[in-house]
Amino acid sequence: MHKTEHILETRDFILSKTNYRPTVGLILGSGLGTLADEIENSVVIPYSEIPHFAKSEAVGHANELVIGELKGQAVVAMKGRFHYYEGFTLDEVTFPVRVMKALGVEKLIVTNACGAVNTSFNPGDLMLITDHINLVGTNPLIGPNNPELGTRFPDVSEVYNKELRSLALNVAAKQDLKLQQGVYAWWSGPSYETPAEIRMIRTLGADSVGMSTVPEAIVAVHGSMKVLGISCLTNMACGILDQPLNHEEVIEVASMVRTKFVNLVKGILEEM
Ligand code: 6GU
Repeated sequence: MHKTEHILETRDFILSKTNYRPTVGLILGSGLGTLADEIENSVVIPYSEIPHFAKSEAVGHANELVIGELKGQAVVAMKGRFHYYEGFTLDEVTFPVRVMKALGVEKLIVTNACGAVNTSFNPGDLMLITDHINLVGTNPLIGPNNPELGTRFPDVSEVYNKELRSLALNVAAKQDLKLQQGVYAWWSGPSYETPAEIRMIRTLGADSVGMSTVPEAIVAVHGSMKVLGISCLTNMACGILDQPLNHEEVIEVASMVRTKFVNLVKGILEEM
């Protein structure tokens, strides 16, 4: 359970570093962090300096909070996130979402790099998350509920806000961008799925699979935030093509679709 006192301490620390009062939050997935470099008048705070943030030694992620202005919006962006597979508790994974809410963030854009389960998708496609399936067998809200943060049994019939989705689709259409839509399944990792597991996941109704996003989205909804989820499909999931998966390919494709992704999110911010 997140303690109100910790959240407020962290909020006050961040507020002491900037005059911006962000209303939009961004969680930037693997290979997608460059969007944070476009934030103007930015203050950059390494996670290691932020009170109550988890201590991370992971390489390959920037691990910093960036606050400033992007397309007319005051934003707070996580460049790099905490993953469950790294050994963080779900409290640690989702604490930054509580802090964003306390900062005044009402709309959260969560992004990730993930695998395509729907065989009609292609590597390099972007996918609007319409819903999710939690396959991990745990939930970030397990434990005593802090009623100051949200209700015990939150409704999750619309985790990914309909109006924000419709706005994203309109922006994509204007940009002549093919934006896929589908269900994201959360897999703990760090091993990818087997071909049999991918067949199972497809049968269950998912279009993509990845190792993040769902815990943050659940906590955001618990805190009555509006969530928009965008996935970058970096590769076909296991067993679809006759080739093994590797993390380098995931990072490489994510960086190839970077421009598309950055333009889409900037367009969305402009219209918000
Ligand atoms: Cl195929 N699976 C998972 N769980 N995460 C991924 C992925 C696949 N591709 C990129 N990230």
